[in-house]
Amino acid sequence: MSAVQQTQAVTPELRAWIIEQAQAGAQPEAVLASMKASGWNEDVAIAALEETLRGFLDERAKSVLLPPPVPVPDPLPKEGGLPTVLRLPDREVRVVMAMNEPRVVVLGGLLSHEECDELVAQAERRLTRSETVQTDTGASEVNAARTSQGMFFERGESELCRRIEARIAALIGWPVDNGEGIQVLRYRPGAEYKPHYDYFDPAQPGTPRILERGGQRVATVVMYLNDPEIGGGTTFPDVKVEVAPVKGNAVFFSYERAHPSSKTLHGGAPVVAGEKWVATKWLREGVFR
Ligand code: PD2
Ligand code: ZN
Repeated sequence: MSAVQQTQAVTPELRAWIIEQAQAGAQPEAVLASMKASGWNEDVAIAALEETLRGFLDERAKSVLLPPPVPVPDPLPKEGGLPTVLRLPDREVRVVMAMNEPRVVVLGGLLSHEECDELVAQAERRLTRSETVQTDTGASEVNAARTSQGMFFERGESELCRRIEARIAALIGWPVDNGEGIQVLRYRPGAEYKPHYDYFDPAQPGTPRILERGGQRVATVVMYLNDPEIGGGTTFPDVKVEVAPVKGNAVFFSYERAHPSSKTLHGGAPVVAGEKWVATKWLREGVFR
């Protein structure tokens, strides 16, 4: 630094110099002393140090604390503009909306109305009060945040399940074997699914056990099986987006980190009138057994 500073403004050069000193291992007190020796007012120097090092530490903390990103599936081509239609081997699916942070793609007509009705009919007799996976123990339990009823199909359990699973695999370019069995949920008026993440919280003690079956979840497809009269949208509170539950449509979202920075906090808004039926497909990093 020059001998006596004429100005007390915190310039980009000063920030760079402070970071350089910190990276070289200088203690903040020593950096402050040399700033004062160069003519900086002590209060201004402390403020500059705090501001600069806070940003610097945040960046460093971010790279240390965030889990590394993993590959995730996606329904859309990486380049060449947004297509309006995706031509799958057995069906044409419409692209309704796409966003990047979080990665959310709304799809039109992923299922036919007949497929929706058939899935509801197959699931209906097997519904029980919904359980969520308890990450502290790895067990399932009834959860007050989820006031729906639900059931799981085994993967490949019926011709209809196999058809939907193959279609989703073709849609997102992810192996059928990496998918969990389809889950069906029924929400009656007043029922909701409070905002949550679909990935398993790495900090919870039960998570390693859950991850033995195919690793983390990396993406979700929620398929709407009927049209609720009012309410029941799928909400993404971090980005203030709500997807309307339209029969046959689906919302896809992915999370390359099992971390809130994925912005994939999402919930099922309370159903106000009518019922809501959805089928959820979760995709794992690896083969789910
Ligand atoms: O039913 C929904 O909209 C919904 C919302 C949030 C479903 C799920 N999560 C889920 O099945 O994980
Ligand atoms: Zn969810």
